[in-house]
Amino acid sequence: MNPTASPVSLTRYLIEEQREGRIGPNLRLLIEVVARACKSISIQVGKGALGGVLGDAGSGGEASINVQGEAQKKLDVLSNEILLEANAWGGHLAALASEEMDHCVAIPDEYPRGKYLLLFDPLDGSSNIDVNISVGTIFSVLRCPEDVETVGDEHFLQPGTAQVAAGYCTYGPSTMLVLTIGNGTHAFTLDREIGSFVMTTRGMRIPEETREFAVNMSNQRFWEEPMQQYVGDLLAGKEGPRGKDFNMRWVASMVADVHRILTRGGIFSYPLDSKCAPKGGKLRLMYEANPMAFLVEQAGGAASTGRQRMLDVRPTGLHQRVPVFLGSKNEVEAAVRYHAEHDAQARAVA
Ligand code: P6P
Repeated sequence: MNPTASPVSLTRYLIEEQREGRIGPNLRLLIEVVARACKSISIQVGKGALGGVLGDAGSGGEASINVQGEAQKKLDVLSNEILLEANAWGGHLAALASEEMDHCVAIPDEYPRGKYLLLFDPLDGSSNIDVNISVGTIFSVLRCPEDVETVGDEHFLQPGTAQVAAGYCTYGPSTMLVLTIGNGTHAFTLDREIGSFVMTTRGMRIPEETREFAVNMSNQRFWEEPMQQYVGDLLAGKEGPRGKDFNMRWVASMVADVHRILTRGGIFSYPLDSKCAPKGGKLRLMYEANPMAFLVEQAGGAASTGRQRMLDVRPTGLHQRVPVFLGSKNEVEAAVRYHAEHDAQARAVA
């Protein structure tokens, strides 16, 4: 048998990384458990209207509202429960935190406690579910600080550089798991016939240049000046200062937009605007921006708040929001330059 010809499953990839000393058995188990939970979520998402799981959560006509102040979808709640149940008994985790829960949840006392912290957005982009557009699960793994008796939210507040693993599962035409443990970013496609994630791209690479940007243009009038200028120059095309025409895509499902960018390049941005600025931004640092930033940097891209490398942000809250620019390295650097030049001029006239 030719070992190089046989498909590399997620399990085989993780065992090979463990053999090379890049991960231990508990982190390998954690990732396999999350992947298995994502398979269950994929099945539920795939049922669509036939599964009785579309629409808003809540009862008696009252929508269920999460800590973000957003109406929960039934699949948000179901996906969250699937991830909680899957990770409870394995002995690999100390606690979990989710977009759908106000505070972190410790592993139940009846189970052994591990040394990792898992954060996730169980079903990002869930507002797209009812219109059958791709959604996804995003996850991030940190080490639990040593000698912690009772894990609290504060123990999760580590910069993105502290992540030991990150990934997402995108529930689209195919279900794909994209993962990094700090040794490149790799894509696995779910083979539904055998129920296994199979590596389909080893070492995703984001082109450094791009002609494609992703932003919700309806917020343009609310953006800060440097963002207005940056996007204005993109729209000016080859007659403008950028000297080339750009295309635009906006799925309004971060996992789908980021997957496209990891696959063919581009820049994704959800900048500050006057509506979300009081909250610090729209997207969440700990379980959206940081895991995506880790994946993107490991694929040769860049990720920034517009003024700081994303992975260097020192968190102040579990559900903290940040402005996000990520994707093709040279394009992210261009967007950051617009902010730096604007801020320098503002300081000069202050
Ligand atoms: P808007 C989905 O709700 C989400 O958190 C991200 O997945 C997505 O990129 C963004 O919000 C979409 O926001 O304002 O365009 O609906």
